[in-house]
Amino acid sequence: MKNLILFPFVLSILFVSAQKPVPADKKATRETVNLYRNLIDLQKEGMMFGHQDDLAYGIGWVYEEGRSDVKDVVGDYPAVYGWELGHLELGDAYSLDSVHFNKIKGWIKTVFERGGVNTISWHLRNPLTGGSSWDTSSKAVMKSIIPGGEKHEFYKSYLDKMAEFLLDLKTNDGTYIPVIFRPYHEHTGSWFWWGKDLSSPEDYKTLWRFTVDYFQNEKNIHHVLYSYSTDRFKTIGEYLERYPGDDVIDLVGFDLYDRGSDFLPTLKSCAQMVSSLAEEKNKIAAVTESGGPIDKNHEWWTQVLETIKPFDLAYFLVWRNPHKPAGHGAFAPYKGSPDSKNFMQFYSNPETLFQKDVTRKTLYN
Ligand code: BMA
Repeated sequence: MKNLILFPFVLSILFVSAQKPVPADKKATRETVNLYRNLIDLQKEGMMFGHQDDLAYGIGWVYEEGRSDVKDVVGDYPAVYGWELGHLELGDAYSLDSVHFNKIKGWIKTVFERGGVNTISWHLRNPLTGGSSWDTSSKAVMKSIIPGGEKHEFYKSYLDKMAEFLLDLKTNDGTYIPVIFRPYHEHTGSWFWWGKDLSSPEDYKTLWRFTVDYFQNEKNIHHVLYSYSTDRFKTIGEYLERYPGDDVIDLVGFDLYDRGSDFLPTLKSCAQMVSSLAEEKNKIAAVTESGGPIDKNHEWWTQVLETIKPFDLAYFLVWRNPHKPAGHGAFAPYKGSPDSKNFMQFYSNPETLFQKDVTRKTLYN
């Protein structure tokens, strides 16, 4: 009798736990599983703000302990922190953006300890030509690095360096720090050697699947969520053309910079498509890279927020504030920047989440 009474209760527990989303990696660590689930829940409530290299440098400063351009403006850190590991594959001490890898490791730990989210991009060198990520001179590169290719072993040496870095992301008690890894991004464009016109969809997928398999099964890395991140796209068919598979990918995102009047409508339609795809697949959705002419358009932040507010996105990350004024300018506000007032409005909106908000949410528990 007692068992009969308990039966529906046990069944409902089984049902609820079966419903809980799990990362693509079936061996993901507890903290990684928690981060995944919490981000899926969180994206229904609000959107985290992210900034590339936030703790490393900003406008007019480099390596100042505790400093952040975002914090200088709103008194709070971003909730998501992007880190770039290009040139790690060469065995260099610092990245193509001149940031020391040891420093990055330290910041990743700091961010984890205060309950923020770390994401890694990788503008790795062209393994066939030795040129940069932007070296699109040869269409043979993709075939050369996937299994069977002449540069496959050499490509594995790049992965070994990345694996070593990832396996070093540990707290003092040995807990691995989960990170969102976002390689081979913007592949719907053709400005990187892994871009659309330089490889077939099949080879691109093979590269992804090989890479993830190598990390998980050869290197025993299980504290990584994998982000698939295109550039602008018009249809879901185009978005998914090179999608490596639900068993590999945890986050569906896209990169989109404001380069003119079609920005907001494009942002809206891409956000709509990835958020509904994420809902359908039980995955995380995000705008993985963005940036606009905030030196000229001082309403940019609230325009972006109004556009994407209706959609469930876990985060919106803007690119770096280069410490040298040469080249392109800042993508986040900084002390005294003309968009600061508008960014303050963006910050104060209950929809946006910064460090203090996510610290309270204990994303890893
Ligand atoms: C690009 C630019 C480059 C940088 C690269 C990798 O968008 O910001 O200056 O080297 O990203 O971070």
